[in-house]
Amino acid sequence: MKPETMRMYLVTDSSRCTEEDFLNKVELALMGGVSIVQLREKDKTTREMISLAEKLHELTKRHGVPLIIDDRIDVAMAVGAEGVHLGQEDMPVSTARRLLGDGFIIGATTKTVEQALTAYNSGADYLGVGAIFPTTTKVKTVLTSTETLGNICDAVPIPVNAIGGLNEENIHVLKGIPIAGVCVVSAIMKADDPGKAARALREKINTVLGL
Ligand code: TZP
Ligand code: MG
Repeated sequence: MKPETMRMYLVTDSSRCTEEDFLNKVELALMGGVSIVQLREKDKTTREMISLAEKLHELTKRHGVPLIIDDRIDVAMAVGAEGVHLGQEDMPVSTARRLLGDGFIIGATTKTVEQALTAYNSGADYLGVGAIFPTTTKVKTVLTSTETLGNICDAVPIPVNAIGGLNEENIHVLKGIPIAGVCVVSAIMKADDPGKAARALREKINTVLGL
């Protein structure tokens, strides 16, 4: 995976909108420069999730960006997504790697250097680290300091992204930390104009990364 792929990572939230609105929002975000998309659904049945993932995959393929499925390697396999994202309570990365082979992207959430090294040694392709700021997105998480984020970046040779409460106004705190990019939900999914929000965020990310 090219490091640029991680630059602006959209994690989706389809709650509070129709499927049509949801797909529309993601398409606008893709046009605004989103470089990778994760389907994150906590309240859908397996069948609903597969159906939505198939539609989302059509979109991401058209824009040439990878689709990652949160938690569910069965759904990722079913729809031929490009990868999965696994938290500390999900299937271990080593097990997922054994089941999926080398052709799939596997991402892992890590909050300590030890977890990061374990995920990397188990075959993770990238890491998500956070929450950097408190988040209003439905998630069970604790805060991770920017110091820990930097230590994780230094500890592993794979791309590391920051996540949690990040937006155009506050990502300046990440300046100088060798992250590959930023993951957001609300900054794009809750924006009135997801395309405009994505474009503005992408510019700010480039500035913060010194690009
Ligand atoms: N993992 C840590 S924070 C988070 C996840 C999935 C949610 C981030 O959402 P937002 O809206 O960008 O704060
Ligand atoms: Mg998970």
